Amino acid sequence: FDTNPVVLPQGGPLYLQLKRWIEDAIHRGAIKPGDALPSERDLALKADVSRVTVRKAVQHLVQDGVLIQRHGSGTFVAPQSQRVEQSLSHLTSFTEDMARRGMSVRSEWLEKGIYIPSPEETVTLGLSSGDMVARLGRLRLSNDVPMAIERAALSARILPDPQVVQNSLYTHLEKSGNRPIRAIQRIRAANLGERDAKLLDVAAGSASLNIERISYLASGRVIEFTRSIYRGDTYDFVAELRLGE
Ligand code: 16G
Repeated sequence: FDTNPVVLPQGGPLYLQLKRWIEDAIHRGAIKPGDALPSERDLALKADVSRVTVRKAVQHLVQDGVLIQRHGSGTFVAPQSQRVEQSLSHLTSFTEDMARRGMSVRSEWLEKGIYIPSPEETVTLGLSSGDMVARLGRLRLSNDVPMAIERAALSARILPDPQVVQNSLYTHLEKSGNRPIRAIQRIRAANLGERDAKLLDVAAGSASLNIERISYLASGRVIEFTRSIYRGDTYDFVAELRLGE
């Protein structure tokens, strides 16, 4: 980090001048992704502004996702976000999508077991009375960056022992002859609550894309009902559109 005094770019309110200066310092590489920001007191002294001004500039940069605040340990430059372009026209799995890009895949399990289905699961999965549901909840990471929280529900008749799924759900379904061949996907914008934001390592209130996927077997039967919360700063969903179709 520069030891020189901070020379603020002129114009506009002081906190915006300081905000711009911090952004420039990041672009110049003077402060790198993952680096700690100097303390509020040090910045105020160097830039010759009040601590209130520093706090305001930092708050805005946290809201923009440029800085991250960790309770007790300070303020850091956000790790460079890896944006992923995801086609909306192919029925692929997270594991396949990441492997194709040469990125590593890892999951942290949040939930894995057999449960009494919710009314929504019963209807969506077409369960009969007495049927149970297998739930797989995972935090999905690629290159060790948390990308999405995924909660899948399948009939326990299809997946009686969810413990057998270690890595890819679709690979497991493929092996048992239950790979979906079609899906309906609904994408909705949302803001992350505190718990999900923590899992995804972003500030509470950050943007997310909430995706619901209902997948079908060739027979027309629903096989999977999955709700996913994708980080808004890591995904571009891309679809090809054709005239008149
Ligand atoms: C994708 C699917 C999800 C599916 C998962 C299987 C979206 C929005 N969701 O993440 O529905 O369960 O892939 O991945 O694309 P896996 O085979 O790696 O477990």
